[in-house]
Amino acid sequence: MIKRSSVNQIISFLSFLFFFQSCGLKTNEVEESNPSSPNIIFIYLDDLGYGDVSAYGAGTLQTPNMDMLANGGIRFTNGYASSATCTPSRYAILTGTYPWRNKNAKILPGTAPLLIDTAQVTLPKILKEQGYHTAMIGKWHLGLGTGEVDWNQEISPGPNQVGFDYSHILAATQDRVPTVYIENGRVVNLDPNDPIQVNYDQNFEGEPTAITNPEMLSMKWHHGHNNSIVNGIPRIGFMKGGEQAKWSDVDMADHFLDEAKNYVGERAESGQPFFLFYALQQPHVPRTPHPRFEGKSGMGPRGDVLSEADWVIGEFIKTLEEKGLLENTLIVFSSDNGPVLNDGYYDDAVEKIGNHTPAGPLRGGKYSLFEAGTRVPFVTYWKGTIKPGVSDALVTQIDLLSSLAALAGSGKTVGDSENLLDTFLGKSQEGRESFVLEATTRTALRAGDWIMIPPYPGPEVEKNVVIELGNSTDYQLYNLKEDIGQQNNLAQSNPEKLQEMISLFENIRSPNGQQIQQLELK
Ligand code: NG6
Ligand code: CA
Repeated sequence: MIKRSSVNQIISFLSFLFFFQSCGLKTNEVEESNPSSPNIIFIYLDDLGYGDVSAYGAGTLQTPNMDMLANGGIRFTNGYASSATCTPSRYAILTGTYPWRNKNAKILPGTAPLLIDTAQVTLPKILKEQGYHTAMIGKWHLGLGTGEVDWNQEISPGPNQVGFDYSHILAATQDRVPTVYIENGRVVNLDPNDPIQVNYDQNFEGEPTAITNPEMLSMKWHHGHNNSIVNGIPRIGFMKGGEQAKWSDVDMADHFLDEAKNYVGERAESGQPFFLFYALQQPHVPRTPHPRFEGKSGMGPRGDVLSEADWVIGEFIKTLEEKGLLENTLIVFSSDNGPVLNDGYYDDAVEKIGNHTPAGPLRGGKYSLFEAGTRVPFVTYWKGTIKPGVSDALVTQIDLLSSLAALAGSGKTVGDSENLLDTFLGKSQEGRESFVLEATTRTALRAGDWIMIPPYPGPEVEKNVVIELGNSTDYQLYNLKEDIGQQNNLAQSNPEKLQEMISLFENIRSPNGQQIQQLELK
């Protein structure tokens, strides 16, 4: 029974609304700016393995702040990066498109042009349309400019031309030149009298390299990484000039943390919803923990930078809490690809690993078609909204575009990206049915509990990084539910399943199969 007084209240409220509408107030303003849209933050690590997060239960390294997200949110056990290397995974997360559809989506040099077409649909563009402010802080590695970049002028196109209102990035990787920060297309702290030049083919006359001046090195290279020396660390690529603008490696984590904290602080005051892609550089090489973290993990620099990254995440969450943002912010925590120990420098990663298992129970690692290449820690956290739990649903980073578009009130989707919003919010246990994962241009099919890896030539183990790549002269078929470590190849004993997987794989990969639906933004 509704009381008469309540009915009266409702009537007077409705007439109040009607009065405002007839006064010409735009009631749809509420919809346009979507004030109820939560903020969205990606905390994205570089080369963090499935077993590197202690909440994933495998290793001996402790990551209490990552665990706080994993245990306080949904911990996905079947969450995938799109690729076993960085650039393709980042391309997929921003465009909602399989990276193998773009032949240029490979590990890029620091001089590569922008990989994303400026006309392409991207997640930040969609969110901007829904009233979000958007920012990219940290590692970019998706190319800049259109060819020859003049690092001393405005560098464009870049993040700001594919949907980000604000960007403060490192161009490629910590081990690649140019070793400078770039804010909204401008090198930070650049002295015009000391211009920057970058070349990936040849050195600049008279500039020291790891080959000509090994005495200048504070970190030794193992493979690759023998070009220009910056802060005693040999890099990939040659660079000249820009002394004042060069970053300090040991301060990089603090630098990006300050940027991220400032950004969310400013946005908290504005009240406008925001999307922040916070891409940490750890534990990618060169591993350069701040002295505060040196020796902290007992596992050498790789463990130390992981402890540093964990601390950074804790500090960042504290800021969100202090600014009153935590209950109105969806955090997605993940990694761009799986783990590697020796990725080109002598840094004790192999020697000091002890009982820690960066890949957890998975086979392979970075660069691999085996599970550890692409199956990564994957967590959604939203204090007070997402009920903590574990989900075994098959979810991929490609799906974030359509899912988060839906969360922000947009109906936009891109063909490869499935709307799994309910799954990401813990309201459903259903994931996607199948997924074509990628590792250095090779692809494999995950469907249901199964994975099929087609035959590929090439070495079974990459000798420098000592990782099994997944290459074989025969088809490989594994039931991941029963055999997460991919030890029993069932291709011979289950020819029906193998055939079913090959047909589905060919259908998705063929030019006419599951054509990507290209959307033009208005
Ligand atoms: C490889 C580098 C490796 C790392 C990787 C990119 C050599 C020998 N190896 O080419 O050190 O930089 O590229 O990693 O140069 S990623 O995580 O950004 O994909
Ligand atoms: Ca990476």
